Amino acid sequence: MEVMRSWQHSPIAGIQLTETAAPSVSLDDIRVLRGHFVDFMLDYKFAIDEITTKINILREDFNNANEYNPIEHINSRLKSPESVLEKVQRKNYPMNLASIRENVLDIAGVRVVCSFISDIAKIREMLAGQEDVTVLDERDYITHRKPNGYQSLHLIVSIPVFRADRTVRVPVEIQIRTIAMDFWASLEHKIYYKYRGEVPPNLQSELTQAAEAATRLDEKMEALHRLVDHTDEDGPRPNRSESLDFSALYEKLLTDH
Ligand code: 0O2
Repeated sequence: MEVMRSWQHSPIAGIQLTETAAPSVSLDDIRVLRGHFVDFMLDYKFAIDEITTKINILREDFNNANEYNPIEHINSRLKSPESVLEKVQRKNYPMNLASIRENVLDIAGVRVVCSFISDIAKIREMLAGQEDVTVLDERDYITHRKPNGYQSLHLIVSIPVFRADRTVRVPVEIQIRTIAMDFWASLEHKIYYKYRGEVPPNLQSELTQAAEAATRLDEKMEALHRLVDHTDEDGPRPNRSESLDFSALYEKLLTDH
């Protein structure tokens, strides 16, 4: 009954739930309730699809224009209903769909992992600059690293999702970080869950040191990357120019014709 009580302020007509008396909910009511929740969650699933498509387009386009791919990989996750309800309770938000829509902004989550620190700003600009993307909130845990060592750029954006009968603006949390930051975060996440949030101080201190090592690695890789980029600017790469000189081929074609 816990879940049903949670929905006592449900906007769905005809359902009256009380804290004390046994709720007068029929099986049909539950089916309707479930249907509304599934439909609500679909908005977020589609929003993930939209953002993932946008990022894949950026990846291919950027790769084509710059012969370089700033995105290593993309993950996404839809928060589970249990986790959504847990957050609503923990944060004391009103328990109805409108309140969840307004307050729980990380139901749809997309993580973009890139090679270099400088890629993070590039990806942020390319995404945030799109006409239909609105940045609602931004947390820069790279400039302001969390005390435990966590680093990532978090954007909460809203995007339109075009459903069969309506258009809804849906929030999506986008986390952008480097491979090293991601490696650290996934291990820390595992450790955090293993110790149920009570990470022993010595392990916490090791993790903080590992975060510093990850930062140094990122800085070193960034410096190497810039060095290679600079070397490229000094002259063409022989193999590429030999095999892909389309303008010369085109000129030859015109002349031969
Ligand atoms: P999951 O499994 O990724 O969904 P809140 O959501 O209220 O707890 P807040 O302040 O709204 O937190 O958001 P915050 O701290 O900006 O970012 C929340 C998400 O960022 C987390 O989601 C994690 O994915 C990630 N994150 C934040 N801090 C840490 C950290 O110290 N270590 C790791 N590994 N990840 C972190 P969830 O919902 O907690 O988890």
